[in-house]
Amino acid sequence: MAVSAPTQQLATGRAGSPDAPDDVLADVVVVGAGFAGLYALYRFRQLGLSVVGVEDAPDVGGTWYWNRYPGARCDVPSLFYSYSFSPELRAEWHWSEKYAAQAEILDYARYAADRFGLRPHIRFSTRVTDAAFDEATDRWTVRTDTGETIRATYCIMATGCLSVPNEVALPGLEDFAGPTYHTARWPHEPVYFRGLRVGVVGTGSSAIQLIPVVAEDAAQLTVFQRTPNFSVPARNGPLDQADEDRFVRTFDVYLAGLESPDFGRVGTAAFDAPVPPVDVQRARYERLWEQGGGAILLAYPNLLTEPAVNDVAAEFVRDRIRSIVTDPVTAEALCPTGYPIGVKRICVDSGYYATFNRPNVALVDLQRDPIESVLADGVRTASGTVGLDALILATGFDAMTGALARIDFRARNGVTLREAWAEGPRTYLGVAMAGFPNLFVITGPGSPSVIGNVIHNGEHHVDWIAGCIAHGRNRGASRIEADARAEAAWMDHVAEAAGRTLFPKANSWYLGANIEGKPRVFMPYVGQGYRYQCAAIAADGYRGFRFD
Ligand code: NA7
Repeated sequence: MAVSAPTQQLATGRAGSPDAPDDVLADVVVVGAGFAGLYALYRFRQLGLSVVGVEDAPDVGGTWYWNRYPGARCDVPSLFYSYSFSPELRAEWHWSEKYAAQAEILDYARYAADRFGLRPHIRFSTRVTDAAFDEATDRWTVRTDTGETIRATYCIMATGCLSVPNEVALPGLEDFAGPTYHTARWPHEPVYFRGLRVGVVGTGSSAIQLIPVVAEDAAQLTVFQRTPNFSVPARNGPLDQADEDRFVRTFDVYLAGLESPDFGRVGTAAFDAPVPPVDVQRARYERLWEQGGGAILLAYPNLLTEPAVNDVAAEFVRDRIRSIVTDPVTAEALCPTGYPIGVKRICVDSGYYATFNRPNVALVDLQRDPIESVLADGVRTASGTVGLDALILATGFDAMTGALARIDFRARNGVTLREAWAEGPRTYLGVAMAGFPNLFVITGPGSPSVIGNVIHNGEHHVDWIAGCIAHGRNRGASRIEADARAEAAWMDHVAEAAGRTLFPKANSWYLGANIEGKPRVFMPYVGQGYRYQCAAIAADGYRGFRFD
């Protein structure tokens, strides 16, 4: 069995549960080999620490390994959805399209893993089942489903915000005779829909990308919609050298801007900004619609705080839907109402609304016509039966906390993470939890994470945690733990920041509202100056952490 080079401290061993000869020893265990986990492995090795990575999938890539449904692509421009830490990597890699498809993003993750020599440090097809902090040795004992025990001083959770599929319990689903697919666990073999009657449950980002592609092949496609989403055209297309050059010229300015005290999805400017006249707003939304992508949400600083601005943007998109979809009943059913635009993650599509003009595509509005039962050969709703040969569940994820809650984490005092988070996740800065020493989360709840660029947010967390660990080691501390009061104050601040915006006004996965029984807590941090605050806390000796 491969054993990572143990540090002197670990090699000498101390009191606590004794190491078995087969135990894997390391300074750092990194759980997850998506973009954040790969960078963590790279960064901690740079610090001179021994690392072990654990990854459930047989390959790197995280969510991009699993989400390979037809049409899967990123909804952030690829030049941005790339690592920032390595200028060499940036110069070597060339994206083919503005919004790269899943296969290309996965290739990029593979390329980065190979380029930085990370694969040998990762145990693939291995899932962490439980992890307990050993108070006597100040180490985590991490167990896996392959029967291994990993003992590491620091445990870094890079398990992703959108990694655990939301497996919905539709009544009668087990009776369906045809194949059932979940967008987040798509088969690796080709799936053919030609000539089939296909049903899609869900109209989130995954469904909105998949529906236009599957509609091309299926004999009949029926979309079962519970809540309509706002979607804007991607206007995807090939990238050329001129695009790259333009991007490179502004990238450093963008990176510097991330550190500013005003940077954030909702800055203080939002609360002082005027409400522009409706015709001025609409003219700007028109330009941004033609330009494509989610930038429409950046049109005004108060778009996510001021209903008078948000309402105009929402009505503008509804008008576009009405102008694209020819059947007025279908158009109206596709129009999102009752919640502001942008507070559920906006979708970015290629031909989604126009797909409903095809003769082989039908929409079932579940608010009027709910699913009663899945049958062997279709779905029965209140108004009748839809015959189906294949069923696609595009029902999303147990977001942000799902992967962490599935691991049996035991804190210093024996409390589990599930118990500690029974009322909703609690973290300090979205990276650490009181009671869970030496455990760090990348893009955890309570940090900007999925609001903004999740790759860059992950890099920032890894760098910050690396600094915190280095600080602890320099002081000879073997235990780093967030203080309960600092955690409580941070959670109050996260809630207060969200409460000043329109974000809590939709049943989104940001709030856990898509999962039955999940506490309704707004999880991402939407205040401003997050990095600035983190830097100030670091400069102040990592205020709010105890180093023992
Ligand atoms: P989403 O955005 O959570 O979408 C899931 C969709 O599935 C959404 O329309 C849900 O309706 C619907 N859903 C969930 N459960 C059910 C049941 N039981 N019955 C009917 N419909 C249901 O997940 P995606 O995978 O599309 O996208 C996730 C993120 O990935 C996205 O935001 C991007 O950041 C990339 P609901 O709205 O909950 O009523």
